[in-house]
Amino acid sequence: MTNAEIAAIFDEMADILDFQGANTFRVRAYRNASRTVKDLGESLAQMRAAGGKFMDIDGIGKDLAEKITTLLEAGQLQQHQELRAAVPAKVLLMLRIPGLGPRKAAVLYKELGITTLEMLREACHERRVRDLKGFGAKTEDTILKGLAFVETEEDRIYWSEADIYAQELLQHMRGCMAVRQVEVAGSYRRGKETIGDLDVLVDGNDSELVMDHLGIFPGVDDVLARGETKMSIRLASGIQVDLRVVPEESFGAALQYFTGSKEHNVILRSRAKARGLKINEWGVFRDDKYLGGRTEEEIYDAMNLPCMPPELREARREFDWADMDDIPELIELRDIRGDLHMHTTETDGKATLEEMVAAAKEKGHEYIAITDHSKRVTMANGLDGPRLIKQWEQIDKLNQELTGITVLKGVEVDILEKGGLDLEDEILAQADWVVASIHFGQNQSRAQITQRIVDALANPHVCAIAHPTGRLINRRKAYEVDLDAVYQAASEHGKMLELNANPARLDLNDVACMTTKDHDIPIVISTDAHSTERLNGMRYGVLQARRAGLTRYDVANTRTWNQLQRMLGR
Ligand code: DGT
Ligand code: CA
Ligand code: CA
Ligand code: ZN
Repeated sequence: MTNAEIAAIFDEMADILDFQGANTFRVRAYRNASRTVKDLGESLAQMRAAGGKFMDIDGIGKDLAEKITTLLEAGQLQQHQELRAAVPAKVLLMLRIPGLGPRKAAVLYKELGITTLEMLREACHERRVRDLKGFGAKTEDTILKGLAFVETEEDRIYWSEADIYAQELLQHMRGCMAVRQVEVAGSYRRGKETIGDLDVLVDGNDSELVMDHLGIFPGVDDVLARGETKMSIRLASGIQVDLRVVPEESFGAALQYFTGSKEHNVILRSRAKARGLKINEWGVFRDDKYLGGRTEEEIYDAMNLPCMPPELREARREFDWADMDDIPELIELRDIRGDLHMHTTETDGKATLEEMVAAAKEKGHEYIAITDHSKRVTMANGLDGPRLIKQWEQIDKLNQELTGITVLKGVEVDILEKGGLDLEDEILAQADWVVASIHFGQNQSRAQITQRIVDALANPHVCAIAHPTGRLINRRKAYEVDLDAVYQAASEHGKMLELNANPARLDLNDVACMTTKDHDIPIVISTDAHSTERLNGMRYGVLQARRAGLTRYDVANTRTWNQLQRMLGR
């Protein structure tokens, strides 16, 4: 059983318990368990095989450790089976309807026997829902709209896409007289790789004016709900936007609260309680006396904590770091000096060598590596030895004319299905920079794929592994790979691992990057640009690196090319 499978089981248990109206502590325990497992850098199955003790892991107690052991041994958990047997699976889909919590969903199930979304829609149309206790005509309407949303719901959108809407919304809202401050909070502000919805927060004194203004945002498709200070809309693109209008003295508190994550806030609130304080979206209070909340700093200050960067607020290590007064100084885009993975028209890129170089220079890069595909990638017209040498001669020539930027002779060499690299060592030896990657044989066994990567890392000419897990967010799962073995090989051979900045890849992800840092393995953030435009994608990689707590010292391409070569032992 993989970590993801175990996490999914805990999540489902939380859902069912919530639906059954169980004690919130029990529900939360399973939610936390799921998250702990999901965010773990290492495979539980392997830890167990290696004789590791789960209770040594942060956030895993005796009870949870036992459950994980049972799942690994038996492939199932009795409590899970029992919960499942108690509730039809399709009923749980109701929990995904916005505005319909688990308690209301449970009433619909018990009172009207509703077990599917279709039955729910029918019941609403037949006006049978409004007569239930705690429901009304308005709830029926909300459910119908929510149903449309759930049924057309696509995957969570990429941060890069959410960013476009967030910027448009910010600009639009700033055009409203009644808006003093506006921010987009939630997972967007935390820089999460995918975004469920956008949470817009406004400091304003006339909430009606502010809500009216959101209503005339050009992208609005439908108003899902509107209250006195809250409003939810759906954009034509399907994205939901939640707006909240708060008074000035609560803006920081609300920004803190709605930035989340929920798990981070749970810890913060329990710490507040321990100090005899109360924190909510209105401010920080002692015995109902307002102590602050104008800014986020006032909230964290009251707790004697530094104002943590939003990217770190995932209840991972940020509180430990804060307690040790050791919050990392997160890497910034301006720290980046070069880009070490990109393609040209020689393979599947859209811009020529000269165009890529000119665009990179324009961006202020000190160096770039041209890393076109090798011959195995036939559909990209991958390069064989002679064509590659010819490209490198062109690069040599180009470098003689260029000032202010160095173009490195690189290649993205394929790791073959049968193992080994797609180009001979004599060729690779002439390169300045070699990234190796897997494009084929992604369905092989874990052992096989891991061996291919570990062997590639052992090749003296390989500098880094590109997109080490092969995942495509929302589209393709990572191939089976034992990252621990990869880290070990990278450490042993003094190699680097890539954080591919493509918003659909972001590979390695934040959690894995955090683990590479534990292993002192340098990360290279690269755009893998296939056009000049995509050279701008570096910021998505930097954002993910920040979520991993990386500083500029953890990222190799914040160094000069000379320094970077020394890091590779050259
Ligand atoms: P998303 O939209 O799924 O990508 O993720 P978030 O984190 O933006 O979540 P969302 O939109 O449901 O809520 C925004 C933030 O508001 C969330 O990160 C923390 C806060 N929040 C919302 N509901 C609750 C809650 O029930 N309890 C606590 N403690 N915080 C909440
Ligand atoms: Ca959100
Ligand atoms: Ca939201
Ligand atoms: Zn590439």
